[in-house]
Amino acid sequence: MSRLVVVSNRVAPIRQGKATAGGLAVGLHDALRQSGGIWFGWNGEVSKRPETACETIGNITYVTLDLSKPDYDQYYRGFSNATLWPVFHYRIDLARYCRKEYEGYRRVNAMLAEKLKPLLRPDDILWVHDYHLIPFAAACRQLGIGNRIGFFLHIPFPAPEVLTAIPPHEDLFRSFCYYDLIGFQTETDRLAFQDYISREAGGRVEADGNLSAYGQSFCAGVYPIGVMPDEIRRQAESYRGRRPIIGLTTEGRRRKTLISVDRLDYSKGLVERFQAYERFLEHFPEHRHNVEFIQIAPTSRSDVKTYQAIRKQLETVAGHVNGRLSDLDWTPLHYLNKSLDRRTLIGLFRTANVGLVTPLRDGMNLVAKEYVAAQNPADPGVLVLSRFAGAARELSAALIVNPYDCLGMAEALDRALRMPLEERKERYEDMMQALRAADLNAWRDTFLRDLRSFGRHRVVTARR
Ligand code: ADQ
Repeated sequence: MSRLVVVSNRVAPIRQGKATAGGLAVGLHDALRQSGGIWFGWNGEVSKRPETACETIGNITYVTLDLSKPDYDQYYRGFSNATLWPVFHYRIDLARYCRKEYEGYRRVNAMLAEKLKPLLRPDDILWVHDYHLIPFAAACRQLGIGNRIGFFLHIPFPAPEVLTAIPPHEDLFRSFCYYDLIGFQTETDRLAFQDYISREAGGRVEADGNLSAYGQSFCAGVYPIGVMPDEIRRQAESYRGRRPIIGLTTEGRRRKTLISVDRLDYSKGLVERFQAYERFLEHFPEHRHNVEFIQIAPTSRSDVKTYQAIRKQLETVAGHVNGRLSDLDWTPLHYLNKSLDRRTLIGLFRTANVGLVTPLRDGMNLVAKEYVAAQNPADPGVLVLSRFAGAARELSAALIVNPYDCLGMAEALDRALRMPLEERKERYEDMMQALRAADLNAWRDTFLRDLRSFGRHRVVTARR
């Protein structure tokens, strides 16, 4: 079997016995272990004199490099996270465009391709991950690298009307076409991509799914990312760590708990969620004192302005809800601006009566899947899920909500907390079936199978 080379913005080596890594990292490691290979990307460090480091563990070689300050500012903080991320999440209002940053984005992609080139064997296959690296294949082709290259987009692909808000959208899109296979989380994303091909790029979408544009032919497919549901269930069953005292009355009676776990990001709909929770307590006062909401949201991308703003806004809303509604023996909202390890999260999911996952837009959202998998089959909790999370396609047995509908979300919370056991079990079984049918291994294996079976290697020269 040909070697696999994974390229991602961040690289996280996993050492023996380290069980704290997220599912995705473990899934990619398993693929690398099966065929041997390289994991290549940024190590998360910024330095004056960027260096490349190499570490081999078993049959996997981790090749990581640090970035210079201008590269970090333009490629990562700038074009990736201040332009692409908001636009791909339909937040043109929060996006900023700077030509210099786009040039930096292209430059770093070209630099990464150059660093990788000498490490490649002719039959290696490359799997590139996410929006930071859209021009990576084009940069490889320019260097004469003809290996098969696949790309998976973890975030949504926006409708052409939205994508075209990015001034160099055509140049950006052209660079997609040098991949052999492009994977999306949902059919909606794939259709939006095809829409751009036919309406903006003057390309062709064949009946068999083959695509062509800008003189290149390639394929696109839907590969919804999953979790390992039975593994999570076992972890949840065997969790013996810290138990939250949140949800307990002073006499030790258990209150019902709602849980949300996100990175602190404006796409996750945290402010709207807090407001809906406040509305819920106003509209259904019988739940007051009987329910507590735990929101875990560690800061992310804190040097991007829009992230500083959302953090402030969230603190204000959380303070407002608690200031208005708390009592001497009851705090309705627990907002933890910190991260918890994976095991503790899974343990928390198990004990929470409701999982509240209400992003305004999300590629998939693995928290929704992890919450369901961690439930006790004999007494499962209820998932309240935004229609704008990719996960809503598969988890249609959740209570599906529109996060812009404050009262609708409040009503869904009331319904979730009152839901009879039989209905909860039915919905849970339905969702577990969906999780097992499309787990993490299936995601990885079908993508790699399709990439391996894709046509021939090619040597082309990418135009800028
Ligand atoms: P993220 O936006 O980071 O990922 P998500 O899928 O919700 O979002 O989480 C990925 C992983 O991080 C999960 O395993 C989750 O448990 C963990 N995680 C999230 N918040 C955490 C917290 N507060 N503390 C500790 N762990 C936390 C992007 C896309 C998603 C897509 C994933 C995978 O934005 O839509 O589902 O990639 O493709």
